[in-house]
Amino acid sequence: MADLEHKQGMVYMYLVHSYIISELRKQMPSMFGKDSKKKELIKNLDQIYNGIQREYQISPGDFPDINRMREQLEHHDFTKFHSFKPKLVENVDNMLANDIARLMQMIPHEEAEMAEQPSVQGGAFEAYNESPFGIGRGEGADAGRGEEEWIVNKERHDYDDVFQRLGPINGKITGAAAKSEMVKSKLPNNVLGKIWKLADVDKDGMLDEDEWALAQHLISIKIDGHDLPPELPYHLIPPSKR
Ligand SMILES: [Ca+2]
Repeated sequence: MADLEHKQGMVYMYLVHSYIISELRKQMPSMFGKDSKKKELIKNLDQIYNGIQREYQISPGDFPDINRMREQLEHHDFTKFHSFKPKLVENVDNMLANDIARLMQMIPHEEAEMAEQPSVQGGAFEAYNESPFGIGRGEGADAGRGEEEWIVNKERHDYDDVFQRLGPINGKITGAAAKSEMVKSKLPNNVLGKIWKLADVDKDGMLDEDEWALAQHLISIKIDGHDLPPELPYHLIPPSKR
């Protein structure tokens, strides 16, 4: 359910952003005085927030941080913003209110994509896979299943050194710090994105030492030519988080 709430939150955030962006676009002159108008709009962003709050009855807490928004807006050409698509927003409103199932489909859903991967089930294959010699047994993400020791611990000495080098604060490194190191694997971004999602077990947007070691373990699984698991299997979850 937390996952669903997260998705709802994202759609809602998108909606609020759309209101703001389209209001800024609406107020831009088509020809002259664009720069000064942009400055004025950024300065008066609080009034624009207020107007949208009133018009769409959105609570102030649902708006993006105003100072951050101002900083970000500096870098944009408001005349290039897309104008409002009322129909889309109406749909989103309806979905927020009524149709949770459709809402789930609105945001690209990695888990669903991975679930669609073909798998062989039933009959002889099932029995075969249940034996310790089945296809893929003990390899890749499956390595370490059923073992007492967390498999990641076996190779983590180097990982810990790198972790310290990345400058952890309160025992955690930021996404940016992790990324700077993870890209050295030369794995494509979407793969590293999946690894990040799997490794940030507690979903706090940071990696602690165990999560970092896990990320490195997953990278080595992928580099060795094995598939990443759609979800982290129990034996790969850091013992401290089981
Ligand atoms: Ca984390």
